[in-house]
Amino acid sequence: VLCSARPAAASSAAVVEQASDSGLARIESLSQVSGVLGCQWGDEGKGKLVDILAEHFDVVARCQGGANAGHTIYNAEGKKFALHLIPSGILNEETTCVVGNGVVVHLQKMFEEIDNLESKGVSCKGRILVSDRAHLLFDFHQEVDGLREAELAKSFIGTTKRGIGPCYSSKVIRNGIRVSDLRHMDTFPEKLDILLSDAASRFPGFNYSPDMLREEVERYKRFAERLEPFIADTVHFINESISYKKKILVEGGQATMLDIDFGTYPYVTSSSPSAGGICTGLGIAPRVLGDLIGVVKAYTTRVGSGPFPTELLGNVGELLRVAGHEFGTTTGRPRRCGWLDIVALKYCCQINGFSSLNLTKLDVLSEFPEIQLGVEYKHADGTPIKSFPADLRDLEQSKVEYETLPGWQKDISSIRNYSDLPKAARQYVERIEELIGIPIHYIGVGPGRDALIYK
Ligand code: 2SA
Ligand code: GDP
Ligand code: MG
Repeated sequence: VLCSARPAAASSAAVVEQASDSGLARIESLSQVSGVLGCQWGDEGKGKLVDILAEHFDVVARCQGGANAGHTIYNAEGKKFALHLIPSGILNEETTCVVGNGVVVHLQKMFEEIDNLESKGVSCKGRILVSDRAHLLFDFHQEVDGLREAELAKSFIGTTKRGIGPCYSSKVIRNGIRVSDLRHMDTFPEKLDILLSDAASRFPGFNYSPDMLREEVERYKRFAERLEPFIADTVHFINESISYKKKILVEGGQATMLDIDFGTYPYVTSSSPSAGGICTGLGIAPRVLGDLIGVVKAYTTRVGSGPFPTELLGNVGELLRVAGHEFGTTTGRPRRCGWLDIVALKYCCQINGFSSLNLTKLDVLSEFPEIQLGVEYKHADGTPIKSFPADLRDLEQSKVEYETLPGWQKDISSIRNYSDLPKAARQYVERIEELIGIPIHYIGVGPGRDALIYK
């Protein structure tokens, strides 16, 4: 893969035809190592942008998270794909997809996803590399996820119950099992026994038996055989690819406001979906990181519990949910909806240092006569809050100040040139740029591959 020259990009992509020359030039000039990261609480539409950009990159890599992620993309014929563990570059057949060391991998789920892609005509053979350093996420991690949520009762996190927190816990407490361990089936049963016994001693609701261990070991022997051709030292692969001048695109899962360090802790996921997670989750040196594109929905959604300062609990929120089809890609849960939160977005941009933004789902706002932007948080006594609060009580007690902008009340989903957008839509885009200080280079006006305006 490394030494072969990359064939010319398929010229058939509708995307290329639709893109203005300057838009295309912009994509082609993206840095050798670039990234696409979520700016809010996830589901901004990262998958769609990665799918579009993949044609211009040799490698698309995931660096964190697991099958909690849900990226919905559409191919050139409009066929829908929901991806969880497999990077969204998979539809572009020249792209090698890497599941990096920072990802937690549920093998059954990954094989199901591969089978599903193959059944839809997407060839995965030889195109997916799974890091030998990635941690294995077992069914018991998922069970423990549910048990932990039940224990938390009313203060449950609202996880996807995909076992993400428990698997990263195993990793950090240092009794986790990695992909490379599948190559040592002599010691695998003992390692798994330690893990399962640990869970059984902590959770009385978890029924562990020697039979369970035996069955799981047999299952993983079969998985190990199937996984073998996918296993790679992806740290070496990516760094060699960089030295061979290949282009690498990193696909973030979840988003900065769900980051284990920077998000609304403890209502966060257990990985680092922000820029730092790229280095730790792939073994890439910070100095080779180039353009990072932040993906931001034109309004805000959140799935699961936790603070959401600009949330709309009434009719307007419901309108956004319906117009934006805001239901979880992984769990089908309805997403909470609200106006765009500039304070949270500024905080996110500070952490990630984005070179540009992709504003998505602008079309969803078309039916609103007025649109609001949350521009400042204030303490209960009216004094402004200077930065995004770490303390959830401060966040919950804060009051959001809004700016009201006119709506455009016109369908914009077939517009492809920025100058053709209604004036009010351009005003909205430009006000966000002004408040954030980062250019919006891409604007989503529909879920399809071609529904993108290059600004
Ligand atoms: P977890 O499962 O431990 O990572 O959950 C912790 C919090 O992180 C949130 N989270 C997400 N938020 C939005 N989208 C995600 N992916 C799916 C999607 C979600 C779905 O694309 O729609 O289908 O429900 C995702 N993954 C994790 C989660 O809601 C918790 O708040
Ligand atoms: P991700 O997790 O960030 O990749 O986002 P998801 O795929 O979970 O959720 C985004 C949803 O919005 C998907 O159903 C996309 O098909 C859809 N989508 C993406 N961009 C746009 C857009 O610009 N307009 C509309 N209407 N839908 C979009
Ligand atoms: Mg998603």
